[in-house]
Amino acid sequence: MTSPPLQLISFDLCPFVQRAVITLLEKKVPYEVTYINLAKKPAWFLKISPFGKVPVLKVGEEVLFESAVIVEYLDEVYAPFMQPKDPLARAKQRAYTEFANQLFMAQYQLCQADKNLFDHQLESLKELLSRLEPVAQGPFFAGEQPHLVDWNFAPFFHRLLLLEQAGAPQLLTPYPKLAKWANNLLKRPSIQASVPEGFKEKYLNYILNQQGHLAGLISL
Ligand SMILES: N[C@@H](CCC(=O)N[C@@H](CS)C(=O)NCC(=O)O)C(=O)O
Repeated sequence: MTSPPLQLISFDLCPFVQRAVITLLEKKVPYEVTYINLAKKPAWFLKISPFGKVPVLKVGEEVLFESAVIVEYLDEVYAPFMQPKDPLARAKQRAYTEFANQLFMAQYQLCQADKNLFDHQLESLKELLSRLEPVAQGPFFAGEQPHLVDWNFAPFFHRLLLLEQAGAPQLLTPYPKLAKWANNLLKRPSIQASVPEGFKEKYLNYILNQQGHLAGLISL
């Protein structure tokens, strides 16, 4: 008997969902995706999502939430295993997944910031990047081969590169290892394919619609 396919509940611009998609694509695991409107969450979704957030992964009758947990589950169940064997190295990568969460938040806040808050948010993001540069080994987080933690950072770098190309401050310029890491990630077919068609325009239009200070710095 074949097991029912995995079902991913998604929102098209969500960086947390993108982590799960990258992991599924890298491992070539078939899955079904259901997009929901986060501004009008369906009742069935609110019933199964403990925080009312995406991603949610349905595994048969079970429901998993929290992107970092979902990608670890996928990594444990579907080959190849993408985490270091050494528990200390593995724990360090988990800790840096939490660091990536902070980057997502700082990037989100920069996109929302008005003129008064913009410089402060920009500094917060630069501070995080300056802490990450000495940690990244290059060409990926922990050397020659990507690990699961790379998929957890990829949505941040994906958005950062799109913003830089659209005219936003060039935040990666002082950080050569991060710049190389970001570009290496974006070269991967899985990462290119992990967002819906027209993602670049949708994402930039979303920023423009926020009408924050950043909207005045970028163009499509
Ligand atoms: N810690 C969660 C964060 C997920 C999250 O914030 N998802 C956003 C979309 S990108 C969401 O569903 N927001 C809906 C809400 O907060 O009401 C994870 O890693 O999965």
